[in-house]
Amino acid sequence: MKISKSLQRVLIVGLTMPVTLFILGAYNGVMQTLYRAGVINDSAVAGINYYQGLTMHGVINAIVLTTFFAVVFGHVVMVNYCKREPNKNLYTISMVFMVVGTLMDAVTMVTGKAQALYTFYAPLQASPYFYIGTSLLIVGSWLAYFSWLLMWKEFKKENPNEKMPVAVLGTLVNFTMWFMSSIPVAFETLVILTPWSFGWTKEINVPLTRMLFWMFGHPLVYFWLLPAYIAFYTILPKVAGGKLYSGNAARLAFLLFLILSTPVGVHHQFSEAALSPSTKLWVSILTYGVSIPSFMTAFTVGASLEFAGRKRGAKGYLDWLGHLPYFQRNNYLFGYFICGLILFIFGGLSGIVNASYSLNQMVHNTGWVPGHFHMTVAGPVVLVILGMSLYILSSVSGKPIKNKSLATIIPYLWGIGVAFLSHGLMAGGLMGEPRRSNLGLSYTNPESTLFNKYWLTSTTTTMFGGMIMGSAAIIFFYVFFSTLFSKQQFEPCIELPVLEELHNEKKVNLLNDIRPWAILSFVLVLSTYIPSLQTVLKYGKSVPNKFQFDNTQNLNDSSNLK
Ligand code: HAS
Repeated sequence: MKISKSLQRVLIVGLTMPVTLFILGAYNGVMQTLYRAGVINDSAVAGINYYQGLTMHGVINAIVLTTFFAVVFGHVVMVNYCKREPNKNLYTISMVFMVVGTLMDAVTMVTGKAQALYTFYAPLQASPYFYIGTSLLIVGSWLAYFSWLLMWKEFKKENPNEKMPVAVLGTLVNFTMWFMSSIPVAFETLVILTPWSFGWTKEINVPLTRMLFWMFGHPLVYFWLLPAYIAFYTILPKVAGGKLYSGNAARLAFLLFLILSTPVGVHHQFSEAALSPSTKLWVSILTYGVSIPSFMTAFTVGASLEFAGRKRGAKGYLDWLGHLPYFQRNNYLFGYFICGLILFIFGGLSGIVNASYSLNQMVHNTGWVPGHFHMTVAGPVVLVILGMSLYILSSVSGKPIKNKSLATIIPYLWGIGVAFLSHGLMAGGLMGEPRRSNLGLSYTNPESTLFNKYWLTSTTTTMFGGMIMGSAAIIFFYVFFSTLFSKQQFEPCIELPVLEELHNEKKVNLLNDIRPWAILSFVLVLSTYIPSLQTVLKYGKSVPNKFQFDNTQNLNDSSNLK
């Protein structure tokens, strides 16, 4: 479908701004691996200190890049399937909010005024403009969601009997989940952290800010994942040369994410003594529950790939794996999707280890956790973002992709890098290597009394992986920007590959209506968070000012636990 100039502008800004910042995000990722491997034995390089770099790495890659992409991809999906454009005022104001918010975040991080990491809860304190910027970014993304609700309402009125297209359902589920879960973090940043950072309030309840963050922080990871799932269900089957095995199974998987991803944030807080064992058991069960839609996805997407392989001539049980279109420059998207899926097998399984309360005690706060999340975030999430960003940039700007052969090898190179990086982090984590620590100042520095030779192999493996990922990122920037700055050659448009379903399934009303699932999700959120918030409000107390190591009010006060 042809698109207006203003929507085209918004989409190109929405792709270019985060990719430009991603240069800084990726650079700081590689630097992390150099610090950890002991190649750098200093607290700062080129004026950027370790925690400043880690904050930029996390905020840019995990919050800015992912949110911009979810909005841009959401616009593309909604326009493609509803055959109309969103409300111009809403999509323009949405992008203005997101750009201004991101600039505020970028300036505070680059000038060293925000070193609170991507999880940004107290006691770490950032500039108030960082919190306001982050809130603007989030609220901007809500406006895009509101514009899609209007589009869908109009489309449904005109086509009352049509099933909700899988990609539209996935997009609306994702943003309904995002909207529900970002209310606690908007409250945390605007009502608690910003006044505290301006100095208007003197005290802060640290455990409360942590809980409000994780109420958002876990749905956040599925907010990153679902655009990738939309691509796996609705674009990959066509790209592989087949059909989607079951549209209804895909719909059910998205709806299960809505109910199960919102109540499980407490699994990031298993090591907090105050939370009751029954709450932890309940959250552990729900966390296993949220793996079910991913197991379903492995089956449905796997079956779709098998069908594609057989259509391409495969015969035996596993022969189809060898008949898929790897390394084809005119089908470059396939590489991004398949590498993401392969990494996600291991990323998902390591998440199931984390979900076990007892195993979590062994891996929490070690390198294992970033090992897990690089195979999920840097796996399917970032690979789909990179591949689809090239695809969308080309179609909405009317410019063919430059250097398609290079674009084809990026995902394989990146995937090999992630495998080394995550293996190093996880192996080190199992030996007790801490996360978020500048090991080059201590454990991997032979000059230090804390030097630990057993962590050298794992940290060096991580660094090797980081350098391969860094090389893949450089090639990606080259392909992206050479396409962006090339000459327009065709009429800009939005056109996603047409999804075909293998079976002609009947319409199930419950799978085409998000509302009952949203209500159930809210009930499950209450079941976890009423007891958890009661505990935090009972045992957590406000302490003056920001974190000070020698402040006795930050130490355990046993009289408080009576
Ligand atoms: Fe997680 C911590 C549990 C999924 C991201 N997770 C994190 C953090 C991040 C993160 C960023 O229970 C750290 C936060 C921080 O900074 O502290 N996670 C899980 C579980 C899942 C899970 C049970 N996580 C994700 C996803 C993420 C993500 C997805 C980002 C996108 N995670 C945890 C827990 C913690 C945690 C605890 C806290 C740890 C701690 O103590 O701090 C599940 O959803 C995973 C289910 C996935 C599967 C895999 C299915 C496989 C598929 C691929 C099929 C392949 C095919 C290809 C078809 C069961 C779909 C075949 C073709 C061939 C050629 C072979």
